[in-house]
Amino acid sequence: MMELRIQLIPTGEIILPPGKNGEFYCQSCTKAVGSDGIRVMMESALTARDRVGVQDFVLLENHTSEVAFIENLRKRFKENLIYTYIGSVLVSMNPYKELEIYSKQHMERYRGVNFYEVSPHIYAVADNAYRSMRTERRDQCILISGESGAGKTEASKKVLQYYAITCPASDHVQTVKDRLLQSNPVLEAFGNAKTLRNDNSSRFGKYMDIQFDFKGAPVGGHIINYLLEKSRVVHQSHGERNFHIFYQLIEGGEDDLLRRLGLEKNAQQYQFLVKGNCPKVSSINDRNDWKIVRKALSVIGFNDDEVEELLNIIASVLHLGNVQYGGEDSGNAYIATETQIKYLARLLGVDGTVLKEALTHKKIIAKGEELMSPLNQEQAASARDALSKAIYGRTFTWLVNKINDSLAFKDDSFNSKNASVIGLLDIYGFEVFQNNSFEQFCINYCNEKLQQLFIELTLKSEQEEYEAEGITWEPVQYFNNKIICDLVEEKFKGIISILDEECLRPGDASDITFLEKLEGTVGGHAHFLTHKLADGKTRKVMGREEFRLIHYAGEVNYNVNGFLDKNNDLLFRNLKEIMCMSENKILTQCFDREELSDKKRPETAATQFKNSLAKLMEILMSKEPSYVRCIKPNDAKQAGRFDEVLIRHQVKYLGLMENLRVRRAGFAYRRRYETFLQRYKSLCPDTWPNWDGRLVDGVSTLVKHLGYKPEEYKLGRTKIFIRFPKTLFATEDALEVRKHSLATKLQSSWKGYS
Ligand code: AD9
Ligand code: MG
Repeated sequence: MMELRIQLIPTGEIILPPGKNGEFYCQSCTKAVGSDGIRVMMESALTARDRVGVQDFVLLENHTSEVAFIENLRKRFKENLIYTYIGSVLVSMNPYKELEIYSKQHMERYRGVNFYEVSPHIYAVADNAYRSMRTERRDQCILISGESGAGKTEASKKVLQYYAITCPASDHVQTVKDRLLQSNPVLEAFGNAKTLRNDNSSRFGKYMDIQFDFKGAPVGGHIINYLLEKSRVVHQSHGERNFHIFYQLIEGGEDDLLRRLGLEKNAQQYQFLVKGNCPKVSSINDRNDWKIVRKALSVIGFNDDEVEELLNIIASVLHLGNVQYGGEDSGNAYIATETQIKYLARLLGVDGTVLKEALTHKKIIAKGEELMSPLNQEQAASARDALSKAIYGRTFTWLVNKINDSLAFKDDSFNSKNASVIGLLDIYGFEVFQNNSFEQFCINYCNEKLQQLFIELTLKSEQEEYEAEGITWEPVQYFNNKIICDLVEEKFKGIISILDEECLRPGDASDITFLEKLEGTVGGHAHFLTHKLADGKTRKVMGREEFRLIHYAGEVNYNVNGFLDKNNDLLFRNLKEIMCMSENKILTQCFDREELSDKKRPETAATQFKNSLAKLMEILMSKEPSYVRCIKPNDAKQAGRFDEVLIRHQVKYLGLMENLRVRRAGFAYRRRYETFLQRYKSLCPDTWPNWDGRLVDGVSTLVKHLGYKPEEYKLGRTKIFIRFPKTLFATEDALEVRKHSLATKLQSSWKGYS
């Protein structure tokens, strides 16, 4: 006798109609169910909810309870259900393992389907943005946030893959799709690195526009990059690495290539690669990644000469790191290692003698005359490091521009200004290390700005929706982090202004005078602390060279050491000159001669960053946003580990509870009339199978038939608003019962057929 096996399908999951072989499909697990003698049984709605939680937090009975919120996350995480909604915001948990939920079949399931008809997924967000762009002709953006290692970059790649697979294609479009996809490995190779928080941490911010034509096909793209963490080129903290590309080249580069570049197949030989004492990472295969990057460069359209020049630059940076200085009796520095100069002269296409002089002298122009002033060992080493950072940083920007050229739509008949756009923002997440410097300051400031935008847009849009639908609404109190943004960026009084002031001040300005000025100016601010207490005593837990910011996401101590240098980001004139004379075509584009004649002092790094963020905010404000809030389940990068303390902290600072409260204020749920009717019309004989009249009347008939009481719902202009989750639950349960009987009927008819 055949064994009877039973498969439970959680409620809320949809069983798709039988396939060719009579098998049924479960919506969330793509697996065929009901075949091979497995009998499908719908789990009762209640038991399923107990086991897998609710797929939208607004449906939590006790929506103000953080405990209930975390418990729901835990249940779902345990079942590998990493996605959950708060209304239209997607909360995503990093599973730290490959889940089989990203196949083509999965993509198909989300295509053109309404948000709430299917289980929560990043594809649903991608599809929803795409459909809004197409139907409402409004530019969209998908904002992905969360701390370092929470899964932002992975999420943004999933969105891109979704469009590449599901959007209409033609020959030309296929090329664009390939280029869009292949831009990722290249940018990650040059812009990502292993940190203590994440083995593939983005060390630059990235905003990417995907442009679509009137048919909805992706026809082009454009990337804006934000502040690359250049200091990593010359220094890495313990347990961290330099940018991936260096290791990829050394591990994967063919023997001939390495010989030409004068490189050895051993990362330990290079000073710029040994600082973190971490040449190998178990989750990274540099040799394989090298092949992927080489192929990606060809797909994007780099020719052999360009690749050669690019690699010459990468190798030069490694050689520069190995330039060692000795000290003469006079204290002046001299170069103790000649071989590097030989390679550098060839790879950079510059004169070796001039380079040698430029690496040990500073050019001063006094009374119209040029003087070469010798540097001491320390100064020379820092000039060498500044050159290495400048070369790498500018080459990275060149690379982004080059990718943009390749992504630009080139058909004259199509004006890219008419394109519809979906923007994808994947920026470095909030981070706290043992020692935090200028880079963390900028990264965390950027996260403050994004949080601010989130607050403004979610609350604003919520309010607007109630207004547009003609429904009265009680505003909710929430923590507004504008006060922290102001502390950092306010004109004259903000931290960046004070830093710039010290950078411009001639004389004795130093990192410490900067700290003192901060104390004097923002010392009393509620979100700023130093070791000094108001009564003149000292706060023991803080170093004398530190200031603390109380960020929305937590407290961070910043060590001011290096703030002035990093903000000034200066490169001696003679080093700039020699780079302008380089025969390497990439470098000649990176170092423009006009820069030499420009008398105006360039903007500081922090001010440039501030301005670029302000522009980014404008771009994002002009589009309709979708939000993905990523959560990191543990610090050990391990699958299956749910660290409650860490997660609770993120839930708190991401403002998810407030988000939920706002969403629940008044009405827990809202649906467009057509969506609501489509989903539940089978529950009322008057609306099934089709309703011919006005949508609002159909919904009204349906809910009256279902026994909704007047205080339980409101009908707006285009949507129904439902006040309590239990009302919707009851309707969902009724639907489950109906589907169950339908599934059983289908199953028995299939059995009879076979
Ligand atoms: V950072 O701010 O750039 O340091 P991200 O971008 O938030 O950070 P990332 O997307 O790089 O984090 O994810 C970190 C790692 O988590 C990845 O390398 C994967 O190993 C893992 N991860 C993240 N999301 C997923 C996923 N959906 N499925 C499987 C994942 N693994
Ligand atoms: Mg990232």
